[in-house]
Amino acid sequence: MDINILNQTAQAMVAHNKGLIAMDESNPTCNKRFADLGILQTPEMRRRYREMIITTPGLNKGINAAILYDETVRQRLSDDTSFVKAVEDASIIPGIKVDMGAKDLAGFPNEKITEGLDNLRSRLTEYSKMGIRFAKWRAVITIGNGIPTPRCIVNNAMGLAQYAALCQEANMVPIVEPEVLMDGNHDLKTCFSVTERVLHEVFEQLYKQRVINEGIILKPNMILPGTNCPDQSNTEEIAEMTVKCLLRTVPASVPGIAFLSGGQTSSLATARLNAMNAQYKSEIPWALTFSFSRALQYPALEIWKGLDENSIAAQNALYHRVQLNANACQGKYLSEMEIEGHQRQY
Ligand code: 5MM
Repeated sequence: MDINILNQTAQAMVAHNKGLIAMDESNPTCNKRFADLGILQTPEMRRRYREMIITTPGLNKGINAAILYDETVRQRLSDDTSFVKAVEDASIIPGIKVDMGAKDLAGFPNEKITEGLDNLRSRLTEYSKMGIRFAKWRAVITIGNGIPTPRCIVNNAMGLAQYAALCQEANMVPIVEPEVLMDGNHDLKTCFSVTERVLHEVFEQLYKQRVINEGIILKPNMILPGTNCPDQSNTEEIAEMTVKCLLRTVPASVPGIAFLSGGQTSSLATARLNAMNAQYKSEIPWALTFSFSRALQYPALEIWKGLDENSIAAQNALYHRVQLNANACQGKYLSEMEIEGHQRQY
């Protein structure tokens, strides 16, 4: 393990008020998103979609790093360039999702445990040889009647810590992603208290597993009311509670926090990130940025619809979304910019 390499990579992933694009949907998730839009669900369509994303002109103006999926890193662009090289050629750092998904936690109904530690060391070695410089592992915590249980939180935190230690051994930065889901009717305070417990446990387990904070990126949920909560809270409340929770739980030695979007609309995810940076930038020790999948990709996917003739319009929409979020990293996003983007061609 070389802490300088890890720290340099982590810093570069969140530098210059830019963020990450998560394009690491597993085949079932990607297929579900394609099916919703009537797009054929084949390896070739997934390849063409990811090619459209990564060849977006100027993507690196707002994106430092891209999280890829195992199928993608074994595919090639139409001109035969490998995806990893295409990402590097775009001046973007390539990374990969290495978890094998959230599965039922035996003995704990409605709770999940993320799998993927078996053979992880050898998989990381292979990915590292491909030029991949960071990895991602997502743990899923559900809020409901009597859940999350302490055992679910501890088991998932231990999994994240063991994964992170293996990544650092291979000089790959681990993105540590404990996601408290938005699903449910819980209120903002409940999301706050559950996320606080989860993040405390995650950093406790990272410490016990001898993971170096300077060489990780945290990818958390924002503090949000459940989707079915009658009080949906305003942007300022969400920003305040999210920053408060992170200040309580995340060590200052962590270089960056890159949020997941978790099912928020694109514009809400951007507005909330913006509010945090506009209000609290001088109080926070880490870069606060984005690692969105749906909130970056959806507008482009809806335009693309699986048709090559829509690729340029889809790339314009993606580029615009990226620029809005880069503005949000500086607290300079304005809702009027959403409209301007529909009229502007890049
Ligand atoms: C929470 O999902 C991550 C962030 O995406 P959103 O911004 O849409 O919430 C994302 O990286 C996620 O891990 C993948 O998109 C989906 O992975 P799976 O393994 O569920 O297909």
